[in-house]
Amino acid sequence: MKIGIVCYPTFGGSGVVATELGLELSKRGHEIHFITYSQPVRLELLNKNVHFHEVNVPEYPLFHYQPYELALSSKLVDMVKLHKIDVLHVHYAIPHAYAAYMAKKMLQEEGIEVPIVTTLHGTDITLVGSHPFYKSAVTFSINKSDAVTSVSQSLKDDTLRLFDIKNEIKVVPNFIDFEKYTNHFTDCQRAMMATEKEKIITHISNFRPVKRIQDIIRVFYEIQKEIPAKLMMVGEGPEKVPAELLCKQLGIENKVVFFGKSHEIDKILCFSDLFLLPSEAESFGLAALEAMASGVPVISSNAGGISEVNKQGVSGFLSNVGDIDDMVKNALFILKDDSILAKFKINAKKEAKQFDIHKIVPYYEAIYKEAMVNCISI
Ligand code: GMT
Repeated sequence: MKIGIVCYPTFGGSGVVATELGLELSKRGHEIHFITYSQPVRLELLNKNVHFHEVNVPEYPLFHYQPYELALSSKLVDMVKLHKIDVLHVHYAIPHAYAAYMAKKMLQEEGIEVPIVTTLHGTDITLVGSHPFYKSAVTFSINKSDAVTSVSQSLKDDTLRLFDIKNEIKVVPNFIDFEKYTNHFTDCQRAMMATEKEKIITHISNFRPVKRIQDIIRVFYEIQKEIPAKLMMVGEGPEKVPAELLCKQLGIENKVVFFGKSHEIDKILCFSDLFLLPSEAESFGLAALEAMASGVPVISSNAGGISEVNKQGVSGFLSNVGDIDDMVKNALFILKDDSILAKFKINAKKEAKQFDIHKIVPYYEAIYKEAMVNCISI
């Protein structure tokens, strides 16, 4: 198949999932066309099966807001025609599903039918999409998609609760490419980060308020009082500076490393002992799955779909949002005893195997085929 993939090209989970999906589909012989405003961060190699088409939005001083949806829908029309794309898969409803619908309508005028598959990722529904200013357009574009998927049952439930949805929503969980998380590093470069006695605790995100970054610092503060430990904070976002300030106030700045954005997530996870994800909302928690795939147990909140990934008492523990004491207690239970830590590490990897990319991607292929058949027969 020739598949057009629309996504945000940044470090966010939805862009990562879209990119990894495209790469795997290309290995399975499909021709993939990424259509977005810059080359996705995890898309390193372009080849005969992987193409990138940049959406340009010319700056015009008259416009207070530059019309990205307009540029995207025009680009989609041009790319579908030029490359004979069979199906468009849009990740994140806003504004991608809306722009794709417009493209589909324009193409119909020329007798070309292209089905739209929309994948809901989380904030497009729970935070942004349900805002009254966007809700009508988001509801419309979900209902007009030829197929709709959500990355967890929890997100599907939220979508049905928040919007008037007439379309079926299929749950297709996020996935992991184990080849990337198989340890290729001999010593995991652990010695550069911590002494042998210190446990390494890691958090990776875009440091938005929803990630509750201050909870991470406070949990770590309590942990390091009990056992020697270091905290690795990976990513950039608005909560980073307040977090650095809090570390200073608590006098733990020499035990916390702020990496900024990193292309070496696999290396950092490889030397980590524990992953913290205390989010306020999380439709899935791809970062937790990436940690588990590297054999890192997870201490998380029980928000949204995290419980579909992190299994209580098996791959880690889940607490109510903001329950720092419980998170500290659970973290120390895992970290204080090396034999318990070793067991949780093995379990984390085992649980992550359910989300192996090779098991999940065929679901998307089946959804594309069905959408193409239905689209032609309408
Ligand atoms: O929250 C983020 O880190 C970014 C956000 C995004 O839209 O890229 O992530 C959402 O999609 C990810 C991939 O499906 C999920 O793993 C995240 O849980 C989800 N974030 C939220 O629901 C807050």
